[in-house]
Amino acid sequence: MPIEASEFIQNNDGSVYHLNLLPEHLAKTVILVGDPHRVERITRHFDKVEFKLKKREFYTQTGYYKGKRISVISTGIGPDNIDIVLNELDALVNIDFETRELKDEISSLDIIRIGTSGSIQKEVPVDSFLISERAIGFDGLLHFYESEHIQDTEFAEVFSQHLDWFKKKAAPYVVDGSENLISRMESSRVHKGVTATNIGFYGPQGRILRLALQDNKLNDKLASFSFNNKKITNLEMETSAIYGLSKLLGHNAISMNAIIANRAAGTFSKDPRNTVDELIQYSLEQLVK
Ligand code: R1P
Repeated sequence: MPIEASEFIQNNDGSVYHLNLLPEHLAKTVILVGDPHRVERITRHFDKVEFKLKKREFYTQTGYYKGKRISVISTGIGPDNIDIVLNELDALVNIDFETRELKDEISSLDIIRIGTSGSIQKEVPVDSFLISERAIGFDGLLHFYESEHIQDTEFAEVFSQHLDWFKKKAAPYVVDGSENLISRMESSRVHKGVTATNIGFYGPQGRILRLALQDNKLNDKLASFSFNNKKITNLEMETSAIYGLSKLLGHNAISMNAIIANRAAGTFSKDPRNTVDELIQYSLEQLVK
């Protein structure tokens, strides 16, 4: 049965609604970045770029790095955009764009987030790299999908008790990254940790400019929490949604974080651009090694 026009939306040229891409535009390895300007900072290392397209905050370039075909796509900020990007990426490989039916055989993508992040542990310093082994999401996105089977509900439960989690906030959920991709991308140069994904940048990450917070001790409690010897290491705004939807849809995902702030020490990188560039080069090399 074809999927209804209101559910799987194609533009007049047949491309998928927000990303504006056709299946042939997408490589099986996809790098996601928040900032549209970061796309070119990645593809300038490519041997060749064969395709470029921009719609809203979603800027795609597909090309080759040392012979490997890779698409780089900006998502903008936040888990709401990740819902759009992950569902449309999956549609590009797993829905037939002519018949609008699900394909018989499901294909998997390798999805690599290269993003910036703030550490909440002193031992994860500014300008270091961190791989998210798992993510804890405060964004609530995954609860809209049938997803308990891929969540570590025990971790989330113990966490909620430790923090005395305010019930009006979305319930935290915990999901792992892809073991295969983690072992491909790790090295002694990179920290590994548990990444907390927040629904905002200020209040949800404990920043006070003018507004009082529901819980002033949020970041301290996050930093002191541990479960099975795993500590929460860093904060950002996309990883839990990428991990959750990738796992549900059968894709492999990893989040590579350039640590540009250390909230515990109150420090910020003197050259965040350089740290991101180094993480880009490191990640590209690990992908082709
Ligand atoms: C906030 O400044 C943004 O930076 C981080 C957060 O996850 C959020 O998207 O990632 P990016 O640098 O990839 O955008």
